[in-house]
Amino acid sequence: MRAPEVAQAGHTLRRFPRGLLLLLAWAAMLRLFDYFESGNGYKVRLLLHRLGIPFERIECDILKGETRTPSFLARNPNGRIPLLELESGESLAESNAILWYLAEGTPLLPADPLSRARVLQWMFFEQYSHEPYVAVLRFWTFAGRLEENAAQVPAKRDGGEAALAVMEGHLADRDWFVGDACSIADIALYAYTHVCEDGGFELSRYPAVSAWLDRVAGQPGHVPITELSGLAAPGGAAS
Ligand SMILES: N[C@@H](CCC(=O)N[C@@H](CS)C(=O)NCC(=O)O)C(=O)O
Repeated sequence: MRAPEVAQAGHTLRRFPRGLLLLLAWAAMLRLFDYFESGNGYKVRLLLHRLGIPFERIECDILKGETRTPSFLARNPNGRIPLLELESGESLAESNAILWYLAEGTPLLPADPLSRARVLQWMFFEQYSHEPYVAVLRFWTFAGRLEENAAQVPAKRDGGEAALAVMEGHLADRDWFVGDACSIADIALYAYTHVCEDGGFELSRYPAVSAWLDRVAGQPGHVPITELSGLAAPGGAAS
């Protein structure tokens, strides 16, 4: 905007009460339906912070069935967080679809078709070969459900070790999952890998994965999984 236009816009805005302007700003904000322990939710929180996008976070206690209420199911018939409510009021579910939507046009999602397909390759790997093992063992551990699922634990453990071994092999001679920069493939895989020891996995067995975790955590705007603030200041720092 040129200077006279800025002055004119400021003049027009001053005619509205501050409360109304704040209400309009709030209504246009992204809303993330989330659960504090969820790595799938953390992926989205982390990306929003890294991109410096403010959002409102709405906690849904999955242990109390809060994602299975009629009003939640109307937003996501699959009854799961994370769920992003867009400025338009439309809802978007599935953590990796949300990452893709938010990262479009940013350096975290490459532009060329093969690199984009490789980002998808690792995001599908995360959902099919990693999360169902690494995340589920962590969830059973913190929710006290290991005993009732004892028969499935060895297969979950084997699946998780296999996924970590694939990651270790891929990272043996490269810094990032795709190309030479951090992408949403790294963010998707970081979420549950960095807390895999909560589910009984040993990161010391995977030195290349451990070094990559440090690289991801060293990126500008990074926030830990315990950061629940939805208000990100430009540049990614939580405010
Ligand atoms: N594939 C989904 C998985 C989402 C998911 O499993 N969400 C869990 C928390 S991590 C949930 O909401 N569970 C509640 C329920 O199943 O009732 C994604 O990546 O978003």
